[in-house]
Amino acid sequence: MKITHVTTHLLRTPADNPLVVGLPAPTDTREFVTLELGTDQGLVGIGLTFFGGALTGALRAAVDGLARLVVGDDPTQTEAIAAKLRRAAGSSGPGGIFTLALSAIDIACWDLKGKALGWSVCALLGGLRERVPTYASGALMRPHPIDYLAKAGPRLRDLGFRQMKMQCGSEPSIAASVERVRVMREAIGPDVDLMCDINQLWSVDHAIEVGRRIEPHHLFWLEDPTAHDDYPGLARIAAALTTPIAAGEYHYGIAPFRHLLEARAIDIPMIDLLRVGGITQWMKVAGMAEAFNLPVVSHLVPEIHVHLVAAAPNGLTVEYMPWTLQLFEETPKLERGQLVVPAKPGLGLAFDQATVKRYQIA
Ligand code: SMN
Ligand code: MG
Repeated sequence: MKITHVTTHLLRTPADNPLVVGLPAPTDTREFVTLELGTDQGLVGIGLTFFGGALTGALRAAVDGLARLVVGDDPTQTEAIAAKLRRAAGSSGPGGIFTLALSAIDIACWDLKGKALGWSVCALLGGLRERVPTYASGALMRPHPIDYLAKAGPRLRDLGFRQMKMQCGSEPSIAASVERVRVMREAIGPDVDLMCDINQLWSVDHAIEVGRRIEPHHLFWLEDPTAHDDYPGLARIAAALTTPIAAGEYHYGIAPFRHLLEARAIDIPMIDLLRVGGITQWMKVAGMAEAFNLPVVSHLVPEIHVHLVAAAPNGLTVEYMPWTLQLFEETPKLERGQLVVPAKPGLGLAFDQATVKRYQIA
């Protein structure tokens, strides 16, 4: 099989969030770069990437430019393709736009591998599970006041979620942070797993101080309590608290995970498919974590991550962040708090052409 053509689109969609109800719709937008790799067998593999912000046009150009370099190559050769693209990109990697672009190409190649063989990506990666735990994300965000959280949490539970994530970090005092978590826990009861994301907003000492006071409310994990690259700082927090510390979404490539793991800086590596370099690199980090006796969790894009978390023996749960749902014709089913792994060949996904047409930017 050979790659014969490349199609990319830059989409600007409304920043909808189907899990948030009863609040005014946001007026901002989100941008995505989609990739389709056509082959001489008539198969089309799909990939996507984002995080470009104001540089999303440059990100699209990077995806286009790199993907054109693999026209004529066999898409099943994912390591060869990664090596070739790294060489071709000179020293513009290993992080940033280069890796975000590489991820889209790697994802599309895995989709093609699965489609060519008639296997799902999960099956290609070793199979293991047909469904995986998932948690509601994006619904209990930092700007939402406590009384909204107290109503929204039970609503998510009624939708079937057994796990959900809230955000903290912008409260004016330690007491206010503790109160936010207490109210949330009380609203959802003791049997729902509750995660809390700080998105690097706290200092190490502040994280330890608040972290100790919220331990009675039993968080499933505390996420990115401080700067993502403060390895000794994270290790100090992880050692001081019983609550597991999750981090990793901000890191590019696989090597930073070695540093996080060696420093015993985190309890739950969170791997972002787009920043790590795609499916090939995601699974390497999962294996590294397994050797350190740690679980792994995903970041965004649940439609693709469901395959990876299901296939990793230490895959713990998939973040159900619904931002990308509108891009696809059909997305993995949610059943009793679990995501069902699509059994179709490849990723089991197709871009919704009406969405692409409606939101593409020339
Ligand atoms: C997050 C990161 C980036 C975009 C949206 C949300 C957040 C998460 O850190 O973990 O979901
Ligand atoms: Mg996060």
